[in-house]
Amino acid sequence: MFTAKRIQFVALLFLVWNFAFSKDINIPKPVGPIPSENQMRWQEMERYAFVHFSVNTYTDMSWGFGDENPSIFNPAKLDCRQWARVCKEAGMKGIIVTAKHHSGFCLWPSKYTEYSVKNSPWKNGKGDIVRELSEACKEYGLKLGIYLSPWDRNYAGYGKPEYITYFRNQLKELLTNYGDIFEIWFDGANGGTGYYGGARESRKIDRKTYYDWKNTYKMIRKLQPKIVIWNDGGDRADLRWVGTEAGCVGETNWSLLNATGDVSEKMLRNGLENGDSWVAGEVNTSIRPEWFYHPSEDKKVKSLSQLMDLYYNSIGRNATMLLNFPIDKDGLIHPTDEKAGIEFEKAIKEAFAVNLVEKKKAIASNVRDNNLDFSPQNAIDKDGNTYWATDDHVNVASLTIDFGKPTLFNRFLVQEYIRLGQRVKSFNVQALVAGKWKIIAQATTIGYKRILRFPSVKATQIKLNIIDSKACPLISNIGVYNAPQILMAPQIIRKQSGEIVITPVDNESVVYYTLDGSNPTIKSARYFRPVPTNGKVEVKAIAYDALTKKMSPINQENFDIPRKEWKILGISDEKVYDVLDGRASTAWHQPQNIKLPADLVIDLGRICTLTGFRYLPDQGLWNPGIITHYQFYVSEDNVNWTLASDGEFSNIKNNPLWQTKIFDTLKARYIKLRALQNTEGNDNVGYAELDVITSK
Ligand code: FUL
Repeated sequence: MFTAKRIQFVALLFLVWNFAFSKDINIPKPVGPIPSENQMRWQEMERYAFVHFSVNTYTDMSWGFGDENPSIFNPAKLDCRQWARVCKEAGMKGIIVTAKHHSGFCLWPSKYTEYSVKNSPWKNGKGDIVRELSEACKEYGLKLGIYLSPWDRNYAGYGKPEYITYFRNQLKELLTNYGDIFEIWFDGANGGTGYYGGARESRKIDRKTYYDWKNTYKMIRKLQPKIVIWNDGGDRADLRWVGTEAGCVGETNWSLLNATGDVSEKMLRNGLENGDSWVAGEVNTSIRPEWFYHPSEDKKVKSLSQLMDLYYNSIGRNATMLLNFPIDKDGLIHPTDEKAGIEFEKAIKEAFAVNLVEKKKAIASNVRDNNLDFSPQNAIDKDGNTYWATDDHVNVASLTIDFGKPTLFNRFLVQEYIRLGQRVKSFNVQALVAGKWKIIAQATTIGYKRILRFPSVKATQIKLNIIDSKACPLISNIGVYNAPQILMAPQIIRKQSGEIVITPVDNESVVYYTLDGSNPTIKSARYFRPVPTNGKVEVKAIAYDALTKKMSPINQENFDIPRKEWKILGISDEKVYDVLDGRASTAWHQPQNIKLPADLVIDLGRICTLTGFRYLPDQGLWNPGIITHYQFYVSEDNVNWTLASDGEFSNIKNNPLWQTKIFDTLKARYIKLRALQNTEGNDNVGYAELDVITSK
């Protein structure tokens, strides 16, 4: 009940308050480059999808060569509404389609080429996938983006000035006929070789000058004023690639770069603290290992824990997330990918369902001009346009929130008001546990959004300490959550001895496994120590947490013949056996004095019936010494060699995965992998693993 006295007291408080805080609003000055409206709109989308579809979907290749016959393109059940529905249900805000990939084949009936859907059997050449997708996106409230490969392996004039006119004509078609386009994607990949109208040769272009990006950008911005431009190959644009397709950006992530000058891999990963332009990072990765649909990857769709890692390592590190769904031969997103995408969205919703600091009390060590407009309460008011700010030159400050009761949590989310520049260089989070402040997490940059993960902690208060900042910090949002546990599938390797080693990702869970292809349960064999095996074997394993009774997804590895008797010939360095140790994390490199072509020769110890081989490049940071072009020879006597396979490992630079090459059955006791070229244009050749495929 309000008594008269109480009302008087409140009125008095109101007056004093007004007096104390009735100064002019002293809005902080921007610091460094700031995002444009287009970049802001794009950043707030947070996640959107890629769809990869082209003629190479039908040849099972990563890249089309440009000579694939359009008659192979016949997606009998193509349904862009299914793509849009799945993407929407997976929480995506838009879809970027490979209107033209490196093969040069166009998913729309471009009037500038015959190499398109118009010469395919699909809809008797009357179809237009870009049109169907733009309509489906509208129906589902999604934005449309376009991937147009600058490299065109079909076009006869590629490499000559005439191609630039062709490229711009195609761009014009795409940017005028399909409504608003939110993002345009210019892939920097260029492997050189191609069909090129029948020339079948290698063509080199100067990535810096050939495309004349400056004028192309002008045209794009005129046609689509609200677009953002992604370009990893040429002139800096609005967004940057983060240097990897593995699904993460650096933990330190500045949304800045310099507008001119070379960009190193490190700059792509971390941005540039004092860069002169706003060029935020976009993490692009696929829900499967590869970008295009390959039936052999049906069991390799990312697990929920992998997808959640992706979320935290992209959106949780101040980047956006561009997640690819390959389109299968029928013209649909595969049901396994659909299920994974929808579960992913559900798990994100669950993790961030309850913000435990909402409606709590926040206090700060400093409030700008003691003005309520900059109150710490602004950081927990659900309004991204209000923020807690400190006085100018107060770059070290803290904000404390009282839960009011012991509260369990394991995630901390924080956002800067980036419209006035990215500022924070370093911060940590403390929790008041049983009366004592304990540091539970520390990190560097924040930017648009930063999410930290840590083991669950029960505390009564939480404190954000800004340790270093370019200028007064501006914090627009804080969230504290208790995300449900997601168990990760254990890792499985086979050592050269043939022993299977299974390792859970955390130390709370136990492992169960099978060797007969059946799905493991808690009734299967429990893993305690390495398991000896002989011959081909299919291993499946799960991790199980007895406390929560949760079970991880199944991990499955198929191993070919054991490599026990294998000897690597002509190399005395014992480290060379890292190539056969089953561990992706160890690698061996050819000695520095070896020039390309470089050979690795292995004696398999007995005659085997080979049908293929597999190569895993060095998985170390920056993946050094990746082979791009190879020859693979076999021999029965180490004297007479037969060429079993030769060619390129397409897209291996950006996606350094296991490369599998199949050939006609050959008997051999010796194998030789000859490296012809690497990604760096030098003689560095590395191998994490080498294996063979034998006939059944
Ligand atoms: C890479 C391309 O070469 C891949 O095929 C894929 O399109 C990926 C998104 O970009 O550089």
